[in-house]
Amino acid sequence: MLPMELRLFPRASPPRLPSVQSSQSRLPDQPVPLDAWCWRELTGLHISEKGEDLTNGPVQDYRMKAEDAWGSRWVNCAHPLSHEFMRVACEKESLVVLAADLPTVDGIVQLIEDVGEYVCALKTHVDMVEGFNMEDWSKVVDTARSKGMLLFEDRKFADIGRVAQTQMGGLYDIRSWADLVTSHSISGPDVVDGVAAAWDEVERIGGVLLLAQMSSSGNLLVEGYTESTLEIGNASPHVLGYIGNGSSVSELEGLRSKVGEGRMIWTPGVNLSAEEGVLGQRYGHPAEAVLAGSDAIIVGSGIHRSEDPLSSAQEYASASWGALLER
Ligand code: 6AU
Repeated sequence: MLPMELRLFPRASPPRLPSVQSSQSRLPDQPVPLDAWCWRELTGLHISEKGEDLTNGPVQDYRMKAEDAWGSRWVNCAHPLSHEFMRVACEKESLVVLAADLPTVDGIVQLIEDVGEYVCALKTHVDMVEGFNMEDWSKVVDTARSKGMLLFEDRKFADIGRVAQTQMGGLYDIRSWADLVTSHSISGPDVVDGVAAAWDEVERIGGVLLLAQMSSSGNLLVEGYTESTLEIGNASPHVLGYIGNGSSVSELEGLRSKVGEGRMIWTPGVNLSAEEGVLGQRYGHPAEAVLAGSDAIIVGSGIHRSEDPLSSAQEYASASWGALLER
């Protein structure tokens, strides 16, 4: 247990009574000084699978490397899982988040085995998996963990807070295994509190990525909507960052200038060889997205549809890592 004065970042807010202060009237959270974060302790990630305490071991080395590679993003992001992502990125020299859009557990497990060494986080659509059951799903979770990946469920919550809280449980029990989830902001700020309350129920830390932009053509996330989304995100300690449109350098640069340094931007809509995907998906170059301010590239078909997923993953890793060091 950490001393009280070091526990500056709350694990997750307790479920609120309906009458308590709304998220809308909360003050924006301030960046927390790095030395006070104890980010690994907060996530429980300072203890290795063998029970060793890693606080003063390899973590310190990564920390130096991470500060060099990530610069002010490392110093200013307040969510502990953003540091865990940045640390893994340094370890793997990759900013790749794998969108494992496959319909079977075996297919996803095989893909993780094949490309895991170049991937920092596994993004899933758990409701895509045929014949889902938790026992099989634990194979995905265990394989991803064994490869040092964060687990990210792209659930795109969009309901009232109470319903989002319930949806984090249920058949898929997302709250018990996902470190990160996506949420729309269309229903207002309470959806984030609902998601956070669900992690709180199972005593886990999690982070929310709000959709500030989308990569699909004709989407309705216009500039005013993006700005309102940032207001919601900046007022919540549970929001680790935003989804930005990786297919447009100008949209991304605009988003980064509004977001500042204190939150991450993760970008789908990137591909090394295609400009367009199926059914309205648009693509940009992953290195350009990173240079424009993206901190993680979300890659699906560029890897899982490739004839050689391992070398593709390696290419996305090196394009994104090279761009991070350049920027
Ligand atoms: O690389 P692709 O086009 O095969 O896959 C892109 C992945 C998919 C989408 O669900 C997701 O990225 N995505 C997202 C999110 C939140 O990740 C947002 C968005 O605007 N566009 C998009 O494609 O798994």
